[in-house]
Amino acid sequence: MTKHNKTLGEFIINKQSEFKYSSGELSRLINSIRLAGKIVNHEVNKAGLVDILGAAGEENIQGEDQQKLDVYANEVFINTLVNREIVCGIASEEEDDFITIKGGNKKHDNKYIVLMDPLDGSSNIDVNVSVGTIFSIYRRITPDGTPVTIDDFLQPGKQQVAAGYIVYGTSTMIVYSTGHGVNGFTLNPAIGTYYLSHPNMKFPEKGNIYSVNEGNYVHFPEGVKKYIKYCQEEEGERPYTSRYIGSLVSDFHRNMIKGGIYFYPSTSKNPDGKLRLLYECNPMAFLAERAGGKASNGFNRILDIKPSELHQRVPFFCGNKDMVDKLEAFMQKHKE
Ligand code: AHM
Ligand code: MG
Repeated sequence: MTKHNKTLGEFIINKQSEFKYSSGELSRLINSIRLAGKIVNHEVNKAGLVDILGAAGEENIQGEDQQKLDVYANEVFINTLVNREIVCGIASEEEDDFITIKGGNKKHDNKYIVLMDPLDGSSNIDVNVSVGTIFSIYRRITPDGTPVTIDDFLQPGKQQVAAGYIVYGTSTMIVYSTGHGVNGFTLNPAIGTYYLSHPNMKFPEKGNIYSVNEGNYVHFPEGVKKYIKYCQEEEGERPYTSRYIGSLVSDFHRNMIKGGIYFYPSTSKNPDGKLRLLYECNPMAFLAERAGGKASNGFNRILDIKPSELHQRVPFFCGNKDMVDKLEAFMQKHKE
C-alpha cells in the first residue's frame, strides 16, 4: 500500500459522478457499510482481550448458537443504516424477519434495501480465524412512499445493484462491486482509512484449489463425489490443492485471488445445503460473475433463482468458471 493509492472515500466520490442521474443514495449507503465495518473490525480485533467470546445464550432462527460478536455486528450494521435513514428495509441472517425503516422525512421514500450476514463464519472467532461480513443491495420493487414488503426482499440475485464483503483477516479488507468491476480496499488500522489495494479483481484464467468440507463426503451427491475424485486425480494440472478455512468469505477471497472453487453441496442430511441464498450465495455469486467467475446450485445459475423465503438455503458451487463448468458436467452425468 503506498501513499499514492486512492482511498475508498475518494473512490466512492469518483464513482458517484459516473452515475449521471444518481442521487448519491447508493454512495451514502456504501459509506455507511464502510463505517460499520470499521467499528466491527475494532471489536473483532480485540475479541481475545475482552470478555466477549462465547455464545450469547440465544439461538438464531436456524437453531444455531449465536456468538456474542454475531449479535454485536448485527446491531452495529443495523444501527448504522437505521440512524442514517438511507435504506427502506434490512434483512439479516440474525433476524427472524425483515426490518422496515422510514426515511429522514419520516416517509417510506428511500430506494434501497440491504440484506446481510453481519458476521459469517463466527464459529471461527474462538480460534482466531478470519471471519467476514457479507452484504447485498437491491432497489425496492414496491412503490416508493409505502412500507417495504417481503416481495422487495425475495428478488432473484440478478437484480442486485451492489454486493460485497468485508474480511477481518490478517488485514481487514472491503471488497465490493456496484455492477462493473470488483474492487478491494485494505484498511490501514493506524489511521482508519481503506486504500484501493486490489483494483479490478478477476479470477485467474485457471484455478487449482478446491475448497469443501470433505468430512461430509459420504453424504454428498454422486456428481460431487466424482468431481472430488477428479480434483484428486493425477493428470495434467491435477491433483488440485485442497484448502478449506470454513469461513466462506475467506475461502472465496483466496480463491478469487489464487484461482479455485468453493462448494457447499446438498448432503443427505441437509438436502438444500447449509448456505443461505439471500445473505451468502447471492452476494458472492454477484461478485464471482463480475470477477469473471461463475456460481451455480449444481445445475442452474444462482442469480436466476427466484427466492421463496428469507432464510432459504441452497447448494452452492462458486469460483473459476472452468471449474464450476466441470462440476456441473459431473452433476448432470450423475443426476439421481
Ligand atoms: P454461519 O453463517 O453460521 O457462519 O455458517 C456459514 C459458514 C461459512 O462461512 C462456511 O463456509 C461454512 O459455514 C462452514 O460450514 P462447515 O463447518 O459445515 O464446513
Ligand atoms: Mg453465514
